[in-house]
Amino acid sequence: MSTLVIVGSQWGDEGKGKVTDYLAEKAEVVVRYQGGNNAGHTVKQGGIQYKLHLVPSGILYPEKICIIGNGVVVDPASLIEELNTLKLQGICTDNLKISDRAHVVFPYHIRLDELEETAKGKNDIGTTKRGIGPCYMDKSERIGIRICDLLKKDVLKEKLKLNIEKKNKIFKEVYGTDAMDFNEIYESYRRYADILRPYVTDTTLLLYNLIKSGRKILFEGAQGTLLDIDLGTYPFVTASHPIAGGVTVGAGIGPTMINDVIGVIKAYTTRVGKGPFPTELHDENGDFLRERGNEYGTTTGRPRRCGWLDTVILNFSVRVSGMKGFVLTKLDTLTGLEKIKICKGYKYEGKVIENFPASLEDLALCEPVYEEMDGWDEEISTARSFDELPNNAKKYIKRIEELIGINASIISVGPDREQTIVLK
Ligand code: 2SA
Ligand code: GDP
Ligand code: MG
Repeated sequence: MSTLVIVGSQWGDEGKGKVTDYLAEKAEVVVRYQGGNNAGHTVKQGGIQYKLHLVPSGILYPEKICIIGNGVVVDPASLIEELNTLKLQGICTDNLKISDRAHVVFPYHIRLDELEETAKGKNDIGTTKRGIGPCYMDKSERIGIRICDLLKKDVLKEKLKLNIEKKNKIFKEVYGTDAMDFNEIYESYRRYADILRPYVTDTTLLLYNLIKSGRKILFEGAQGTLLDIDLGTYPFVTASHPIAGGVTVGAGIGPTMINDVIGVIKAYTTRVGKGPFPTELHDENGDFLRERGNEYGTTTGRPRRCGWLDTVILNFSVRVSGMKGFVLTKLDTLTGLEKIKICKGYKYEGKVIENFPASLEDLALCEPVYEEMDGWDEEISTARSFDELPNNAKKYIKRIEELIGINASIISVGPDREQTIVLK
């Protein structure tokens, strides 16, 4: 049995797509277990960039089985578009499997996401407006429509009717907007059902049998630990469980079937959307990281907020997902900085604390305590071994390992599959 969970250790966009694609070479199955097309996972191979939203980042290898698990929310129109784009890029998508238990995103979810964000005004979350939160709300309310329902035309008709009636009431009474048309949505979702039908299966059973037969499985987290609905910077979070624990419910396997968990850590911190960010930079260093790191949303194109590496956050992430090691990405982005800072605690009410607080009010009072290190000027994107890295880059990696108590197994020095240094 060999199963590995890949988790984002910060606020997402750590490079999980690149890392999953890299590790997928030696795996046989890649599974998404939460989130939806809010995710944007970029994979670059041979100079060609692929932006994945719902399809797992193992899809570039034709023989790998890629599973969209039951914990994912699926926007069929977006998925079909993504599959068509991949096919046009010459990628075989025949080995994709979609859980019959995954919930379906409808146009009313997207509209509600937009309306709720607008209504919140300056207190908005900064969602991707892909309908993710409203879809998970319907799931919790037990009125959601699943893929298995989508495939049965009478079940779809009945459930969709009830949902549209309910949502149209909200549109009219709460927001004063137009009603949505049942027939239009029903007809288009009937078409989507026919296109997606061949991919749908009981992925929990498939996965169980694959694990039992000794296949190597990767679980690809989307978003990041600090966006987890339970453990993130609530309410500025997504609606699902990116942490490793999300795998058990989101893929339908028991915790005893998880062998290993690694965190993906970006060499600095970014966040897209609103919410607290203690080490955020509003100066030329922040601009440097955004431009050199091309820190713009993969799904929405929004500029990402940038700041120094925060080991308070990292220690929290290591703990709540039980990470045993990490992959450090985008080290090359730091090239050219004279000094690099690492946050190793927060000053709170006169004392230094090392545990990430739950209360956003407490967090707002926290001031990062930094350690400063010397940077490097050498271009490192062509380095392929630890020895080829400049001394100060090596020191930076070692210091992170000391501060978070786990070791790096891979260092990424560029977006391409080849721009990777394996340490063990
Ligand atoms: P949502 O849409 O309900 O999940 O938004 C809630 C919060 O979760 C954040 N979120 C993300 N953060 C980083 N990356 C994400 N994916 C895209 C990317 C984002 C983009 O890869 O760049 O393109 O803007 C992602 N998805 C959700 C979101 O910003 C809210 O803070
Ligand atoms: P994900 O959501 O965690 O998969 O990350 P995204 O794909 O949203 O954002 C990461 C971005 O950084 C993408 O554009 C990647 O191609 C790119 N990337 C990944 N690893 C590296 C790296 O080591 N160096 C550089 N320069 N870019 C990287
Ligand atoms: Mg992303």
